[in-house]
Order: sequence, then C-alpha cells, then structure tokens
Amino acid sequence: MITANFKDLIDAELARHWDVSMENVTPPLMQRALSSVIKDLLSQKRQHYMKKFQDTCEKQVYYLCMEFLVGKSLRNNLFNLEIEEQISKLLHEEYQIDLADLYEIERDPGLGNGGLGRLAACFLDSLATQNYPVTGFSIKYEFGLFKQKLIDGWQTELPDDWLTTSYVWLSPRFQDRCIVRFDGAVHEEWTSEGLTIRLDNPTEIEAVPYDMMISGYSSDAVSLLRLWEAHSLNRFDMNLFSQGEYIRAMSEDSMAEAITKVLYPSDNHVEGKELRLKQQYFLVSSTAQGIVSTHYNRYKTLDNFSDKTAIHINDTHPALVIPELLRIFMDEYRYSWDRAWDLVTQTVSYTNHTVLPEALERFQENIIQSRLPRIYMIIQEINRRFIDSIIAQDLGDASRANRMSIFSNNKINMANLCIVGSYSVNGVAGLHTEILKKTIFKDFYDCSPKKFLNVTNGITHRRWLNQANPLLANLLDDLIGPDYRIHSQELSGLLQFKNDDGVLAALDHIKLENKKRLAEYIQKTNCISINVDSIFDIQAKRLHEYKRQLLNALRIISLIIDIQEGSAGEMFPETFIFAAKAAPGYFRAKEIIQLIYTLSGYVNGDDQLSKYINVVFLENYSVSLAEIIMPAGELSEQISLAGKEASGTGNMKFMLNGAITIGTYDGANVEMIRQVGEDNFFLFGLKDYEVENLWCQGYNSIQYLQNCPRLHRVIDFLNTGISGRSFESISKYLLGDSRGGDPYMCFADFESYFNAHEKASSIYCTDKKKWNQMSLSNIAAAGYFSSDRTVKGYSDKIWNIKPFTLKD
Ligand code: DL6
Repeated sequence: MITANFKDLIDAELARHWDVSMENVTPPLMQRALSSVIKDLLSQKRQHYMKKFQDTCEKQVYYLCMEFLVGKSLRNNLFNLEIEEQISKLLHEEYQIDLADLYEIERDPGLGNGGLGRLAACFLDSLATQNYPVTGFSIKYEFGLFKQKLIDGWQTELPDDWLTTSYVWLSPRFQDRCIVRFDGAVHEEWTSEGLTIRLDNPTEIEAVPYDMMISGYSSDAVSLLRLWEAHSLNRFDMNLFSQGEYIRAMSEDSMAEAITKVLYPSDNHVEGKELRLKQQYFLVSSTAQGIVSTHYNRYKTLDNFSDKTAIHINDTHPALVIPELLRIFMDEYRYSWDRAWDLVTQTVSYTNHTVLPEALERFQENIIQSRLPRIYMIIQEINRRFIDSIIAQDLGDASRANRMSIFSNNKINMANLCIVGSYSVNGVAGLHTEILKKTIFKDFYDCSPKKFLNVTNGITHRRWLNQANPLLANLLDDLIGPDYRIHSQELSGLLQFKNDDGVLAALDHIKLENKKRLAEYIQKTNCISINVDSIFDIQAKRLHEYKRQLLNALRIISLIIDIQEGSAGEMFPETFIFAAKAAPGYFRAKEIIQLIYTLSGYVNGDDQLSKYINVVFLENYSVSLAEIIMPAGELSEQISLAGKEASGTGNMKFMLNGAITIGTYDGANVEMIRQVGEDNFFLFGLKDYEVENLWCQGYNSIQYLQNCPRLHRVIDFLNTGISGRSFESISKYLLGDSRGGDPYMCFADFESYFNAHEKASSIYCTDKKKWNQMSLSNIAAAGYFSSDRTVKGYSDKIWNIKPFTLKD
C-alpha cells in the first residue's frame, strides 16, 4: 500500500493548478486534481523502482503495440495501490464528494479496437503486479475508437475526444523527443569510415512522448506506457503567412499531425493505407531510437543489446521495428549487416493474433519504397538473404521459397517479415497456435519448429472481478480469503462450496444484483424495461461475420416465430443483450446491427413477445460498459465458427463472473472446457477440422435449409421484413447465389446451437441449483485465465526475464 498525506497533496494540487480552495472544489476539478496526485506518486514510485532495477543490469522488456485499450485509470490505480477505501473516506469527509462520481467523469481512452488492445493493457497491469519491469509503446491518438451512435439502427461514428478528461494521466517528456524521417532519397557514399548511408531531403516529423503510469497490485513495480505524438518541425510558415496565405501557412503542421490524429477503427481487417503505414513507422522509429540511444548511453556499446533488451511486437503492426533497428545499428552505429542481424533477431519476438486472411497485413511495395526508401532497401536485403538460405536448405519443395518470401505480387507480407526477423513466434491459444503451425505458417514451422510456441491469453482478474464485480469479490474474500487477487489459481478454493446451499444462494443473489445494475443502465440508455428474472444471454464483442452475431439473431427470430405460432411451450423468459461496434466501412456488419436493433424494437413493441423474450442492443461498447455487462451475464455467447477466433478474452471475463458459456470448440473456449469440464459448458457446432472438410467438399447452405423447417421459416421472416424493413439481403447472403452463401456456416451449426440453448434453458428453469453450481464451477476454474499466468509464460518462455522486487 502506498502511504502519503493525500489531503495535503490534493489541496496543494487544487491551489497550484486550479486556483481553487477545498470549499469550492467541484467533482470535475477533483477528478483532475486527484488523478494528478496519483499520477505523480506513481511516477515517483516508478522512478525509484527503475533506478534500483537498473543497478542490476538485468534485461528489460519493451512491448510495442498500435493499441492499448487501458480503460479508465483512476479506479484501477486506486485499487491496485490499495487506497480506494481510504480515498473514498477522505473525499467524503473532507470534500463531500463521492468517489464513484469521479469514476463516472473520466472518459474511457479508446486507444484500441478490441481484444488485441485490451490484451496489451492487461499485460501492463499483470507485469507490474508481478514485478516485471516493462515499458509499453504506442501512439497518442488524438481521437480514439469512434463513439457509436445508432440512427434508426444504422451505425454512425462520432469522434472520441478522450483527452478532455484523461489528459491528466499523461506527462509529456520533451527531453526524450526525437525525429522520424519519411520520404527522401537514399544517398550512399564511401568515406574514410567506409560506406556511409543517409537520407537526403527527408520529411522530418517530431515525435514527442507522453507517459502514462499503470500501477501493479500490491507490488513494487509500475508499468509505463509511452504514447508518441507527431508534431511538425516547421510549425508555421512565416513567409506564407506574410503573403496572406494563412491557411497554407499551417498546412504542413496539420499534415504532420495527421499521423497521430485518429486510431484506425478496424479489427481483424487491414486497409493497407499509406497513413496507417506512416503511423506504424512513426511508432517503431521513435521507439527504436529511444531504446537504442538509452542503451548506448548506459552501456557505451550495443554489443550487449540483445542480452539486455527484449522487444515484443504485438501482431504485425510494429513489424517495421525489424528493419528500423537494422538501419540504426548499421547506418548510425556502423555495425556490419551480419552483426546487426544477429542483434535484431536475438531481440525481437512476435505474437500473431489472427488467421483471417483479410487481417494479415500486406503493404504495396511502392508505398514503402517511396515513403520509407531506406527501410525498403533493408527489407529487400533481408528477403534476399533469407530466400538464399531457404534454397540452400533444399527442403525438396521448389515452391517453398516463394511461399515464404516477404515480397509477393508487389506486396510486402508483414507476417513473413516478422517471422524471419524474430527469435520467437507465438499464437494466443492452443488451438490457434496449432492452426498457425498447420496452415498459414506451416513452411516456417517446418523449417524452424522451435521458434513456434503458444501462450494462451488472459485477463487481469483484478479489473474484471474485483473492480467490476465488488459483490462477488467480497464474497470470495470471505470464503477463500483475498490471496486469489495475486494468486488467481486460488479461485479453485471456491469449489469446496459447490454443495453449500448458502453459498449458492449468495451467488444467485449477487447475479441478480448485477443484473439489476445492468437493467437500470438499459432503462436509462435504451428506455427498455427488462425482466431481471429472465436469463441474461449476452454477446458483447466486435461485430464480425466470423463471430456470428447473425447465428444468435437467427435463433431469436426462430423463437419469435414459435411464440407467434403458439408453439413456444413452456419457454423460460430470456433477454438477449448485444453490444458491438462494426468497422465504419463494414457494410455487412452494420446490416447485422440494424437487424438486431430492428428485432429489439419489434419485440419490445409486442406485449405477447416481450412476455417471453427481450432484445437489447447497447450502443457504444467500451471497456467501461463491459465492466457493467460482464458481471450480469448468465449465458455467454462465444459462437464463432471453429478455427476463426484466435482466442477471445471476453469469454474469460464472463466465465470469471460466473456466466456459463454457450460456445464452439474455438480459440480459448477449448481451454476453458479443459479447465471447467464439458459438463459446465454448453458446447455445440462443428470442430475446426470439420469446418475445413466441409469447405473442401463444397459447403452448400441450401442443403441445410432443406433439412430444417425452422430455418425455412426464419428465411421467410427475413424476406417478409420486420417492422416494415426487409432483410432480404441477409437471406440472400445466407442462401448465396452462384458463389455459394453463408460463408461462416451459420446454417451448418444452427440445429446444434439451438439444441445447446434448449439444454441451457431447461437447466435454468428446472434446476436452478444445478445452474448455480455450474456457475460456481466456472468462477472456480477461471484462475487459469488470469493475465498474470500469461505474462509469466511470456517472461519465462520468450523474454527470459525474472521478476525484480526492491527486496532483491
Ligand atoms: O489476442 C487478442 C485477441 C484475440 O483474443 C481475438 O481472438 C483476436 O480476434 C484478436 N485479434 C485481433 C487481430 N487484429 N489484428 N491484427 O484483434 O486478438
């Protein structure tokens, strides 16, 4: 626990920066003042810790990611510093302010799209908690992921100006700024020092770092997240201004600053745009320059670089760090190619997060060639040497070298660049890693099997349980003691209460309270009143065809038809809750949102239907909204087509909060089943290899339709239209034309999905005790999915680092 005189610190902050006395302080001012105090304490704590750590000369980890979806900071830091209660009391007694109001004021920094960025944020929390020194690097996007607003069910995007309340968590570090160079022409010259390479007439952009601190829980370490912001060096053209060209005088400024203006809003989809490339190079160049110069200043050599440095690239987005490090070593520190190559490939490791072809980055060669000419040359040379080595290995397959090439069809394959330039490649769940080895990375795996390993994802259970679900956390504290906060496996201690009626009733009560909390939110935002005694069946995640929100919607339509036809029988009331953002240009995903929204209006406007079911679409899914949603979930929909979801992490958050998963054998679901047992999971659908076989045989969705009268009626319903809006285009998508329909096999899995739901409802309505036992078993088995376990895996197996505490 951190100790300080918080009252004095807050008062001084209020007086110094806000010119207000404690009598006049308002909650918004207090949010800023308190955050600022905590930030300063964390900075001091980090400085002290890093100073001691650096004395050990041990290896340090740098984690590069284009996204860090950190969520709100105030509560997380207070909780992790173990001062939440103390601060709450102080605010109440001295300032008559409610801490919960301050939590509300802070805006979510939307610096990520979804799973990838949230994972990176969980890692910073877990690494600090376990006393691993780490620095994360990303971009200080002025606008984070768009705010979602549905207009008549159609998603529109509004800018997310997260900085208005969250800038207090950032500290500019002007002393560490550097220059990133784009464009220009490569100039090679023989001088007395040998071959000298420089870039003539580059466009120079200044990179300014802003640091954010992330506290560990009850630990010595503090993680640092460094966010780079782009500035023009020629801020203002006085000449143009004098000639009356006011706007043009500023244009260069805005061109430069466009680089860090906004986060690209696509998840599992790439656009290969020039601005995106610039963002990526801007991140890696500023980061690599900083890491190398700090190292050199400290050790006066780079010879030991890889002994002291681990650089991790999270997905391919920071892949250019490989050629950038080579450039720095060779062009600025005059290392030979071979020596520089050894240093780089002993330093860099890479995680893959997707097998979807549309998400695998490939940039047009000519964009890289013109915008980053020196980097382009270096990638060419990496590839030339690599292909030579593959041919020399003569593995008997002449086309292998072509498949492994970094260059193909005038594009640069960033995943291949990552694999060639890294010493370790990992997938994010067991099944995903196996798929990587057998499919998209097979050639690489065959050549160097030891390079490939798996580290299954995790989530920080302190945010997703202790902070998001205090009622459950309190119960756990009482039953098994608080050690699980650090040793998540101790959650398994809950299993001893599986037959304890008192505990099961307490769990049931907590779930009800969390459902009420979500119901209040829904009432406020959607003006829908929902039955808190119905099953809360939730699908909260990005909208993507492969995640199959459509399969869920098809089942809802089928239930609507049953109710209307009077064949619903003894149906137990169910509330279907969705939350999902779609990439702005992803028409099909937006159409599926509109379908769900329309179903919601249709059901809510019909007294007969809404007795049995309710459908809600929650706008603007974010970390904070997830913190309200997850604890209220009873059925967690993890229904991706097998083989497509690399891991999933929402599945883990629901499980930790006692939801039971209805899911396919995909991603981390597979390991969840292993942990909790198939009896405590509603498994359905094709396995990944069955999906592959079906594709190879030629999948024909119409065959499934013909054998399933239910599906027939669902398609008729879509064609007839809902509330006057036709969804014929969705039925066409499912039935296909000459090209075949239903690319994510909703029809093939429909019956099995339907039956799994029947089983779930029947247990819920006839044997609530059994349901609660299943729920308890899920909580007890969720310890494995803490990101504490995940980062230990990375530290032991990939980075080769050990925790460091101030006692060491
Ligand atoms: O590993 C984090 C997360 C996984 O849990 C999801 O299954 C996966 O879809 C997601 N992948 C991406 C890919 N984006 N890119 N590139 O977000 O990663």
